[in-house]
Amino acid sequence: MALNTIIRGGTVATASDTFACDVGIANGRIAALGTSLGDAAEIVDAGRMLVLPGGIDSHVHLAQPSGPGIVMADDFESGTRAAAFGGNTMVLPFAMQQKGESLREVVKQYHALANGNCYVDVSFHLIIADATDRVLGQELPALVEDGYTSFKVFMTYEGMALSDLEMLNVMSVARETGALVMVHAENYDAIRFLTDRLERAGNTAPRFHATSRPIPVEREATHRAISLAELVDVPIMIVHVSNGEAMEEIRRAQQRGLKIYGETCPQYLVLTAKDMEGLNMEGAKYVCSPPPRDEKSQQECWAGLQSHVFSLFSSDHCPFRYDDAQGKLTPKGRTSFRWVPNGIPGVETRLPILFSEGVKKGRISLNEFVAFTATNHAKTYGLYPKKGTIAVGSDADIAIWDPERKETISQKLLHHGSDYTPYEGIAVTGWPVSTMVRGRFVVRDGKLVGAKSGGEYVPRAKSPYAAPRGRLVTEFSPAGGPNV
Ligand code: DUC
Ligand code: ZN
Ligand code: ZN
Repeated sequence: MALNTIIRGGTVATASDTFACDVGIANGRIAALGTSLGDAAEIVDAGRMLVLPGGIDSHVHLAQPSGPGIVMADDFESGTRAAAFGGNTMVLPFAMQQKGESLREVVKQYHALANGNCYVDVSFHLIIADATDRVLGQELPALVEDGYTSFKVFMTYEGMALSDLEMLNVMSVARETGALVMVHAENYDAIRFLTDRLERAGNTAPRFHATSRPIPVEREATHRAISLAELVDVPIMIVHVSNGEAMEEIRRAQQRGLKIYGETCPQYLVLTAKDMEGLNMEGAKYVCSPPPRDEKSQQECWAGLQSHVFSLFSSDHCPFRYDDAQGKLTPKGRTSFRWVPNGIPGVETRLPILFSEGVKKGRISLNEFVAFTATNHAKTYGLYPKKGTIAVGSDADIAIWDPERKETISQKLLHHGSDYTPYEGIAVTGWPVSTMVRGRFVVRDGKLVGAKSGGEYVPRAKSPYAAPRGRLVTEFSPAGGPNV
């Protein structure tokens, strides 16, 4: 077969192996792996470089409505551009339903925003905020069949939180349709209680965001979500886990044979609640939920990765500008942490942080790095083996890394729409220098060479990870399907 491109002389790493190998690419796919691949229209010299599957960031927020007067800092164009510079070839943002909205209409709106505006490939998760009979009975099953095979539910937030009954109903639909449920696990009433008390006592600075949602708030909700999932016999993914107590809930469930999966994020490895203590409103730069905790929690999250209790490492990129009345410095935010937009940017820094703090410091192997940042995302969300690995037949989604390059993370290096990075000043070793999506460079030697129409929307298969165990806690199958 005539090859379009050969990436020559690099060290290839997958989730299982590391080997010296050239990569031959034809028609956007990996066509050959070997050492004497002959000639091609283009030869890319990857000597002394790592050739890795492009990162898949399965948890990012782009162009999401974020409340009155607040504007998210990244649309699809800037968010996917930043993703490409950060060594990613695919992102999975959310199509977020708000109360009263048709899910199908919401999906159409997000497609209109994304269409022609993506530098890397994208696929949407759904967010279910209004679990009406119509949504559960008609829209959701049809959307799953159309390739929207995962949805997120919130256990907190005004207008978003689902009751336990609603969670059970959504989980039942997931079981019946073969979709995977992602859970934001924090106890809404506990947060409301603490927030009201804090405000009454005049404790309104950004740092009290962390006080308003301490670890038991997350641990309890994690435990409850797992119990509800067990009742319905449906696998779930607990997203953005911030500490060891919530992680232990997941570990215990896994040890009992339940299909409960966990995700953690850079903010829980390298930030702490102390970062929110900055003078004036500086602490708002770090406000996200769950909040970063302390050094002990950081170590526990590392342990969660090392023991594979967590299978995913995502950014939870949810960007706002800092010095902006439509961002972190919204006038209402000065009256209380309650109104500070919730989320931080991270799509461009996720991979260098894990590579440097994880691989370079000997906490995880290079192969685990690939698994946590690409392969497991593809497997979990119905994209494997098209995405997430370097194998003959897979899409040629590749990041070329200089494993020795030293950088200090700084806003001036980055390409996202935020005007700051919460990771400012972190020194890293290892940097993605080129990113290729389906055989075409998007970023080459640190320069943008791709087009904003280069990314495609990718419908997803049902995830094998979403298959129920077929073991029920009652003799009756509450979600339908096979009784055992
Ligand atoms: N949950 C997220 O997943 N992202 C940002 C804010 C939130 O609560
Ligand atoms: Zn969340
Ligand atoms: Zn998120």
